[in-house]
Amino acid sequence: MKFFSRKNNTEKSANDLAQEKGSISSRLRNALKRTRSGLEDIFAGKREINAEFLEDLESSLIMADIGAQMTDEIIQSLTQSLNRNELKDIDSVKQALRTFLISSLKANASESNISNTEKPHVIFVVGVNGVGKTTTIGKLANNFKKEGKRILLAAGDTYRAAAVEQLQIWGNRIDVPVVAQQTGADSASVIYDAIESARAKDIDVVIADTAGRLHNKDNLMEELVKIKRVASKLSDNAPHEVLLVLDAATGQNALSQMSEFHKAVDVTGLVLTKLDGTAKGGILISLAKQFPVDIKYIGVGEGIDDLKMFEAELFVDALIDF
Ligand SMILES: Nc1nc2c(ncn2[C@@H]2O[C@H](COP(=O)(O)OP(=O)(O)OP(=O)(O)O)[C@@H](O)[C@H]2O)c(=O)[nH]1
Ligand SMILES: [Mg+2]
Repeated sequence: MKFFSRKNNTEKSANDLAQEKGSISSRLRNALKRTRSGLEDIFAGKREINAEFLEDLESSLIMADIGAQMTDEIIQSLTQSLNRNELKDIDSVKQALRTFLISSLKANASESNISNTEKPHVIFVVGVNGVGKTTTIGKLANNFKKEGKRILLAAGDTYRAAAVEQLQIWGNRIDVPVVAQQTGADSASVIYDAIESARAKDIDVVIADTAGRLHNKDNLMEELVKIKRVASKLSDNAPHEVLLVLDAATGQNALSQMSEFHKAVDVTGLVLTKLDGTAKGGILISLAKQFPVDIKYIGVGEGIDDLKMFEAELFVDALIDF
C-alpha cells in the first residue's frame, strides 16, 4: 500500500481538476514559448510535406536540443510514413510527432510523488552551482505542505556564506522548520541531525539542500557520496530519493551532469528548472532518451507555485500544439 498518494484529490471535483489542468497547461505553454517558437515557424503556413520539409523540421528539432539521436529516430520514422503516403498535411506530421514524443517520454514520467512507508522520507537535492536547487526545495516543500505533509528542511549547503540564510528565508515564508549549522560545518552532520530531529518530531519528509558542485570535480562528488553514506546509517533506505536539478538552458551539458551525478550517487529523479527562460526545452527529451530515470518536476518560473509534476502529455502538447 502506498502511504502517500500523489493524487490527494479526494475533495476536488472533476471541475476543479479540469480547471487545474487547464491552468497548468497554459502556464506550461507560456514557459515553453521560446522552445516552441522554432518549431512553430516550421509548422506555420501551408507547406507541402516532402523531404525538404523534413530537413527543416530536423534542424528545428536539433535547435530545440531534442538531441541528435532522438531527432534521427523521429526523422527516419517520419520519412517512412512519408514514403507510405501517410503524411498528407501538417496536421498528420504534428500528430505523428506528438505520438512519437509522448511514447518516448512516457517511460520517464513519474507515477508517484512519495511512495514509501518509512518516516521520514528523505530527499537529497543535488546539482551544479546555480541551477535552482534551493529554490526548488522551497517550492517542493510548499507543494508537500499543501498536501498536508509535515516537512523539515536541512541546510546541507554549508559552503556558500548566504546559503543557510537563503533556505531559512524559504522556511519562514512557508512556515517549515530548517535544521542548520554555521557556514563551514560538515554537511553530512547537518543532514544527519536533521533526519534524527525529524524522527523525534514525526516529520513526514526531510528535504536536504546541498552545495552546488561541478560534476567533474572528483573531491566534491566524493563528498556527496559521503553525505549519502552517513544518511544511510540512520536508515538503510535513506536517502529515499536523490533529485538532480538541471538547468534546462544548459543544453547538452545537462547530459554529462546527469551521467556524473548518477555515477556518484544514483540519481532517482530529475528536476528540470528554468524551462521558462530557454529555447532549449527539448533537452528534457534528450535526457529521457538517454537515461532511464524519472523526470519528476519541472520549474517554469521563480515563483513559489512554479514547480510542476512532469506529465509527458501535457509537456508535449505545450511544446507542439500550435
Ligand atoms: N526563471 C526561473 N528561474 C529559476 C527557476 N528555478 C530557480 N530559478 C532562479 O535561479 C536562481 C538560482 O537559484 P538557486 O535556487 O539559488 O540555485 P542553487 O542551485 O541553489 O544555487 P547554489 O546553491 O549557488 O548552487 C535564482 O535566481 C532562482 O530564482 C525556474 O524554474 N525558472
Ligand atoms: Mg542553493
